Amino acid sequence: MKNSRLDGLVASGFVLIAPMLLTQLVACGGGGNNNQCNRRSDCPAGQECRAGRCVPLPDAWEEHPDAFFDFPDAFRPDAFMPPDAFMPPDAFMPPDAFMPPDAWRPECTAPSDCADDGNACTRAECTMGRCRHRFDEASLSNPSACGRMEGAAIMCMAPCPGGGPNTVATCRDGRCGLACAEGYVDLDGMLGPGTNGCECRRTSTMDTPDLEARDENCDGADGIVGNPGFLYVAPSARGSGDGSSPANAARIEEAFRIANMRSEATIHMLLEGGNYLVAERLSSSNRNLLMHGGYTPNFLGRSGRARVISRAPHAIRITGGRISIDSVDWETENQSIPGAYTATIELEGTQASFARSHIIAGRGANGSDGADGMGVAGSAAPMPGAPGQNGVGSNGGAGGGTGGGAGGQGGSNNSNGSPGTDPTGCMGVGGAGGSGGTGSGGSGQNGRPGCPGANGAPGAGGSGAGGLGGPIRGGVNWIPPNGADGAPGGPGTRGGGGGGGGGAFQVCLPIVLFAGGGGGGQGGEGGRGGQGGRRGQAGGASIAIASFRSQIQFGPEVLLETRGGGNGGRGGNGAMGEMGASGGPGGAGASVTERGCMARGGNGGAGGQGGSGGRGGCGGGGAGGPSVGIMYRGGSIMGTPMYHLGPAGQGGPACTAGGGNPGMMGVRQNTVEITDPIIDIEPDIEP
Ligand SMILES: [Ca+2]
Ligand SMILES: [Ca+2]
Ligand SMILES: [Ca+2]
Repeated sequence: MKNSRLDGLVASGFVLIAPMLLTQLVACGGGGNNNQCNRRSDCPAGQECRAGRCVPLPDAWEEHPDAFFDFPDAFRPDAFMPPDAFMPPDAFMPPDAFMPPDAWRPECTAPSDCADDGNACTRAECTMGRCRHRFDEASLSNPSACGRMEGAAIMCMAPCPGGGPNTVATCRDGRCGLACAEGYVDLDGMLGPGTNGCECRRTSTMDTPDLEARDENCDGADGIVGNPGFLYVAPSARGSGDGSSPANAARIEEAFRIANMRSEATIHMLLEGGNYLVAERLSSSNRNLLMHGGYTPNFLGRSGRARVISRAPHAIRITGGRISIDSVDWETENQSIPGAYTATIELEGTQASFARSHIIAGRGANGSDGADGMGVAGSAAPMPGAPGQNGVGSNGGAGGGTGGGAGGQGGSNNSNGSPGTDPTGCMGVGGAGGSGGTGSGGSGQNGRPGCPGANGAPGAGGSGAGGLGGPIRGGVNWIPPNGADGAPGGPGTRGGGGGGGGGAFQVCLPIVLFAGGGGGGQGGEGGRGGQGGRRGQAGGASIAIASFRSQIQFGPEVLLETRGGGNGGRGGNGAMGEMGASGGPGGAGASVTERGCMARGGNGGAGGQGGSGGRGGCGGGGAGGPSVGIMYRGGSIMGTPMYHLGPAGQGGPACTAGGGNPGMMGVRQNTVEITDPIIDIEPDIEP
C-alpha cells in the first residue's frame, strides 16, 4: 500500500496540498472522546489524527510518526526553504537530513507502482523511486486516449467520440476524427453523431443497374459513375450534359448520340423517371444497349418509369445487336398527315427484351378522299356532222361525210334519195334517207333526219382496297393498299346521217322538168366520256412493334397498346361525259322553173346528234388502317405481353354519285405475321 502523504510531499502538487493538510490539522480540535482529536498525540498508539478524528496509521507511519508530523513548522515551505532550494525533491530532502534513513522508502520501483493521475494521455514514469506523469506520445494517434501538448497543457480526449452508423473514431496528431468502418463509404459528407454515418456498404467494385438501385461500388449512384459504358439521362440536361454522372445527366437524344459514338460493346443507359419529349427517331445499331428507367434524380432509387413521347412516327429503331428495355415507356402521337402510319418500335435483325414497359402507338391518320374526276377522256372535241349538198338541176346533192353517219345522196331526176348510214341502229330506226318525191306534186319528199348517236357507257368503278396485304416498306413498315381509280366513261357514238331528199319531176307539156333532191347531213360525233374518280387513300396503321427478323422476349408487365387504325378515304366521283356534236344540216333540193312550170327536189335530212360520252367510274375506297400489337416478319416471339388494341380503321366508302366499291376494314389483331414478299417501295401518299 502506498503512502498518500508522501505522495503529497514529493509530487509536484506538494506546494498546493501541504497547506491544505496544515489547515486540516489546525482545524482538528482537542478532546479524546469519540475518536475526536486535535493532534496525533490525542490518539491511541497506531492511530493518527485526520480531519479531527483518530484513524489507523498506514504501516509506514507507525514506526516513526514524530519524525514527520511533530515538526509542522519545519516543512512549511516558506519557513524552511525557498521553493527553488527544495526542488527537486532529491535536492531538498536528503533522507538523512529530513527523517531517519529507514523512514524513507522509494515511492516506486516501476511505473506500475504509480497511481493513476486521472489523465489518460499521460504515462507514469518511476525515476529514482519517484513517480512522474509525462505526456504519452502514443496519444497522438490513439483514438482511445487522443491528446497533444499545447504549451504546458495537455489536451486530452478519452476516448474520441463516435459518429453515425458504420463509423470509427480516429486520432491524428492528437486530434479526434471520424472514418468509415472497413467496407463502408460516406457519400454525403456527413458522418457525425445523429447523421447517417457511412451509409453505403461496398459489396463490389462493379455495379450493374438493378431494380433496387443498389450502389454496390459506393460511388454515389447505381451503375458506375464516370465509366464510358454508363450514361445517366434526365428529361433535361444537368451540368455538362455529357451523361457521365447524375449531376451531368444528358438529354436522351444526346445520350443516344454519345452511345453511338462510343466503342464499348455494352452501354447501360440509366434514365430518370418522367416524360421525355423527343422530336426525332432514336436509333441504335449493332450494340448491346440496356435501358433502365424510372430512377430518382440521385439515381439511388427507382420508382415509376421513364416515358419517351415521340413526335416522330417511330420512337426508336434498333438494328442488329441487342436491346433490353426495362421500366421505359414509349409513345407515339396520333398521326395527322393523311394516310400516315406509326410503328412505335422498329426492330430489324436484333434481339430485344422488354420488361415493365408500356408501348403505345398513336392512331393512324385517316386516308384522304379520292378526287372527283375532272373533264373528259381524249383530246379532240367532237365534230359536228358535215352538211349535205344542195341538189343542182336534175342532179341530187351528195350526202355529208363518209362512212358511218354519212348523209344520203339526194335523188336525181325523180328517183328516191338514199338513206343516210346508221352506225348505231338508232333504236331500230336508222337515219334512213327520205324517199324521192313523186311527179304530180312537183316536189320530192324531204329526207328524214338521222337519229341521234348512242350515249357512251359509264366508266367502271375502281375496286375498293383489301384490308390486309399491301407493301412492306423498308422491311418493317406496313402501308395498306389504296383503292383503285375509276375508269373513264365511254365516248358517245356519232349520230346517224340524214336521208337524201327525193328527186322531183314535173310535166308541163311540152316541157318536162326534173329537179334533184338535197343530200342528207352527216351525223354529229359522239361526246367524250368523263374521267373516272380517283381512289381513296388507305388509312394509316397503328402498330406498337414492327419486327423484321428479330427475336423478341417479353418479361413482366409489358403492355402493347394501339389507339387504332385510320379510316380509308372515300373514292372520288367520276366526271360527267361530254355532249355529242350536232349533225350536219341536209342540203336543199334543187328548184327548177321554166315557163311557169316548176319542179323542186326534196331537202336532205339533217344528220343526227352525236351521243353523249359516258360518266367516269367511281374511285374505289381505301382500306382501313390496321391496329396491330406486333407486326412481324420472320424471327420469333417469346413470352406474353398484354394487349390493348384500338379499333381498326373503317374501309373508305364508295363515291357519293353511286356505284363504285368501298374499301375493306383494316386488320385488328394482337400479332400479324407478314408472309408476302417484301415490296420495298415508297409510300403512295398522294392518291
Ligand atoms: Ca454520410
Ligand atoms: Ca446496382
Ligand atoms: Ca455505383
